This record gives sequence, structure tokens and C-alpha cells, in this order.
Amino acid sequence: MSALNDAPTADQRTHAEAIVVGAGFAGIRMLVELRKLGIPALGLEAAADVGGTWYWNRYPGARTDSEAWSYALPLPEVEQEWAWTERYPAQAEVQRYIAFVADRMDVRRDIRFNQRLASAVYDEYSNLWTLTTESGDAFTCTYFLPALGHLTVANEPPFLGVGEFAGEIYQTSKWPHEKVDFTGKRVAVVGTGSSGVQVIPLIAEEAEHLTVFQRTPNYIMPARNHPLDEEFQRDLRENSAAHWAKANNHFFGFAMEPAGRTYDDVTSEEERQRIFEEGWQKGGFRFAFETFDDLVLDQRSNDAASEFIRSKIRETVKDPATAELLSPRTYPYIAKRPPTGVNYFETYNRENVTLVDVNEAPIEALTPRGLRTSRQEYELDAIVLATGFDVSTGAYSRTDIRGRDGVKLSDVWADGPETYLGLSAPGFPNMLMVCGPQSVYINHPIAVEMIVSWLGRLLQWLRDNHHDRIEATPEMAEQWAHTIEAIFRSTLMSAGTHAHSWYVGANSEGKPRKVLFHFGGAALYSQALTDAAENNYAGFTLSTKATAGQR
Ligand code: NA7
Repeated sequence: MSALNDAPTADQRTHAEAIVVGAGFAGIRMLVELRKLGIPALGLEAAADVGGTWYWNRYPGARTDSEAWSYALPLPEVEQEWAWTERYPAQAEVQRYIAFVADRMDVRRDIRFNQRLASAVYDEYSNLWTLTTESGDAFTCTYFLPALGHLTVANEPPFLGVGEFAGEIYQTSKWPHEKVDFTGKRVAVVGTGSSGVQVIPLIAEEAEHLTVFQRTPNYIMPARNHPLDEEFQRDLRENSAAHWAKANNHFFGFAMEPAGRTYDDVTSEEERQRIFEEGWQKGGFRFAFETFDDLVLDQRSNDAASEFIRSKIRETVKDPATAELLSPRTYPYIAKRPPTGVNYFETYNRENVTLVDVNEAPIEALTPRGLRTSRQEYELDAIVLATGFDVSTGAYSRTDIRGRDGVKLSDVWADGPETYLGLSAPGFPNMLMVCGPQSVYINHPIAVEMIVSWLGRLLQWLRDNHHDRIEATPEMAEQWAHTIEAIFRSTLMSAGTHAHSWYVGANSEGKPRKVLFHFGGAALYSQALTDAAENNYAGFTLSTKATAGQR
């Protein structure tokens, strides 16, 4: 037993060298790293349990779009004792996994639950952050490590009359813990992003009638979910190093091989169709990553994939007008995050499901009896809003974060986030974001592992070099913004009506349109991290408390 095990429990402490806010993948993994380094740490979490996004998004059908074996952390202690049951585990299983990690790595006792961060204020003289939660509790730390998640703050329902609807109203991201029974009810789902796509088929099976209100159709891959048998689970345990190597080497951090071919490598149309069909049968992101490697770079490649998906929609959905409404045409495949569905398109063949195009007739308001578009009123018993998130910066802008000289983060970020590597912001010393805005956009746990390891190395280096204050320089933050913008512009993600994508914050009203992620892939981002460390953190201003005021 280490001496740390005799330390007071989280409930008694109000100070720690490092405080991690958030107990999802990033927060839990960060606490594990701090424990390993012997850095006294505390965790604050708004929910009553661990899980982050997997705690809140417990709507029917919620499951990962990443294959289980790469949607995990490479912790040997956990890997030997944990077995995933499905290719795409459901919400409850992912939350159980995160809880298992927290317990197995013994970090749960460092976390204070039901503590939603209200403010974080830096004091230059003491070099301490004071974190205050909504319940009025205050905590101090040298290192403030927000692990707030990218999909944390739901967009407010953008309709008039939300309070007037007399029936039940639910948001997918704040789903009740008890089962919601839609039997015999007239239900509406608004939104057809990943959450809508997952919840729609299950509500359709229960409701008397389901009306889906769609604004933008999506390129939806069939999941082809299946249970994982014992042999597969054993292979994961025995060959975990090889699985992680594959995921770490993959552009988006999935345990997959690149397709190894581009559009021009295949000249026969028949052969291209065969390749797409094979990807479609494998399902999920394998369609994106195992067909052609230039889908996101070459318009012809993307057009071919997009048309193949539309042909599948026409093949599946019996009513041609509905099939056409479900067919995306105004932006390239992958320019918006493509959802993965289970029986999604098939659901529209049910007698009790209607699709309404809200482009033609936008939703005007909720009414006491239901929902009114510019064309008609729909009488409803329940409305499910799957209308998305204030992505990436949302959790930061709703918290009162103040850096040096009382400067507010929300003011500095009024035109979009300013960070270096998505980890550090000029003017906010020792605020080290665990996967903050402008960090890498890849399979999340792989990003978490990469970033937490880097932060651990940094904290150790600061100790070894007798520094206790670090922040990105404004020059590096500016350069980083240019880098991620240039990467984004070099892909087809910036084509078509990309302006609607949450990748650039365009799905939240009034939000500045700025690229919110580094889309250069795992290797390029990892290289940027390595360069920053190997240059002895030259892109940061470093100091110690003793030199305060000498900047
Ligand atoms: P998304 O992907 O942002 O989807 C939100 C959906 O809600 C999308 O279809 C929106 O249409 C729709 N929406 C938003 N506002 C409106 C209004 N006013 N009227 C009609 N429809 C509207 O959020 P999700 O929760 O589904 O998924 C988020 C991520 O979680 C996902 O990508 C995975 O990474 C996991 P739009 O496309 O903006 O026209």
C-alpha cells in the first residue's frame, strides 16, 4: 500500500495539487495518471456517478459507434479483467466500464460527486486556482485540469413555447434514469444526428405513432452490431498490444488497417461498387476507412461513396418520396459526423412512422397540444429533442473561468477558442485542458490516452525542473489556430453546406464559426505533442511562484 492510500478521502479535502473536473473517460484516465505520478489529486464531477457523456445520454438505443475494443483505455490491470459483450456496447455497458476502471484503478475515492463547477478563478500571487461549485463548496489547486468533454452542454431547445406543451418532453442528453414508456403514445423526435438515429427505431417499436422531424439528412452506416464471443474476448486479452498498436497507427484511432487504395487505383466501376458493398456489409466506420483512403480528400471518391449510400437508402426505403427525403445531397459524406444506425432506414417502412422535412416547413413552436410547423400543427403526447450540443467550447463558456488579472475565458474566446494543442490557453496559467477545444478529433479514448500521457510527462517535467507555472504563448495559440484551420480547409469537410456542421460550431445559434478540432489525424497530432515536449516546452511560458510579477 502506498502512503497515498492513507491520505484523507476526497470528501475531507478542499485542496490538492491538481484538480480534475469531469469523470468521463478523460477525467478518470487523468486521475489514474496523477496517481501514478504521486501527485495529490481531487476530482469534481457534476453527476452522481462516473461516466461523463455516458452517464447523461441514457436514451434508448444509445451505444458507441466505435468498436468496443478500441473504445477503451490501454490499462493492463483493466484489460485482463474486463470483457466487452458487443461490437458496439450500449450506454449502460460503457458506463459500467468507466466505473470499473475507476474502481480497479482506485481513483473513485478521489472524486467528489454532485459537484458542478460554477467558477474557476486564478490568483497570480498564490499561483492557485479556486474552484467553486454550484453547491457553494470551494477547492484550491495549483493545476486546474478541466476534462469537460466535447458533447456536454445540450443546445437549448430553439423553439418558442417549450414550456407550454402539456405532454411529456425529453432531451436525449438528459434522459431520465427510469424507463420512459411510449406505448400507445403519439411521439415526435426532432433531430436526426447520431442521437436521433439511435433512438428513432426503438421509439418506433413502442409508440402508437412516431413523427420524425428532419432538417438535414445524414449518411448513415448500418452498424451490424453483434455479440462478441469468448474466443474474440480472449484474443483481445492475449493480443492487446497488437490491437492498440493498430489503433494508434490508424488515422482516426480505430483498430483498422487503411484501405491501401485511392479512387484512381481502381478503374473498373464494377470493382468500386464491389468495394463499397464489402464496406457496407462490414458496417460502421469500416465503410469510411476500409474502402478508399481518399474519401475525405478527393471529390470523385466522395461522390462515389455518397451515391452508393443513396442507392442503399433507395433500396431499403419502400416509399420513393421518403427515400429521397432521407438522401443527403447538399454536402459530402463525412463533412458532417456520419451516424451509425441499427434498422434506421428500415424504420421508415413502418406504418406508424412519418418523416417530416422541416426545411420546407420549419418548426415554429411547441404548443399546448403538440408542435407547429409553418404548415400544420401535430398533436402529440411526447416530444423527444435530439437537437445536439454546444460542442467543445460549451462547457467552458458556461463556467465562469478567470485567468490572470481576472480576465474571463468567455470574453477571450468570444470569437472562438484560442489554445495551443487544445491543451493550454494564453492568460490561463496551469489550466491544462484534458482534450480541450482544438485538440485532436479521433476515436476519443485514443485521444485521451495520448493527451493524458503527454500531460503526465509535462507535470513530471515541471516538477523535475522546479517550475510550477505554465501557459501557452499567444504566438503558439495563433499558430495553432492557423494550423487546424489549414488542415480543415484541405479536406472536403469544408465543402458543401459544411456550415451546418458542429465541427465548426455552426449548429449552435450565435456561436462563432471556428474549427473546433485538429482534423490532421492521430499521427500528426501526436507529432505536434512530441515536438512540444522535445523542444522543452518552448511554446509555453514557464515560471515559478517565486518569479511572480516578473513576467
Ligand atoms: P447532432 O449530430 O448535432 O444532431 C442534432 C440534430 O438536430 C441534427 O439533425 C440537427 O439538424 C437537428 N436540429 C438541430 N436544431 C434543429 C431545429 N431547430 N429544427 C430541426 N432540427 C434541428 O447531435 P447528436 O446528439 O445527434 O450527436 C452528437 C454527437 O454525439 C454525435 O455526432 C456523436 O459524436 C455522438 P442539422 O443537421 O443541424 O440540420
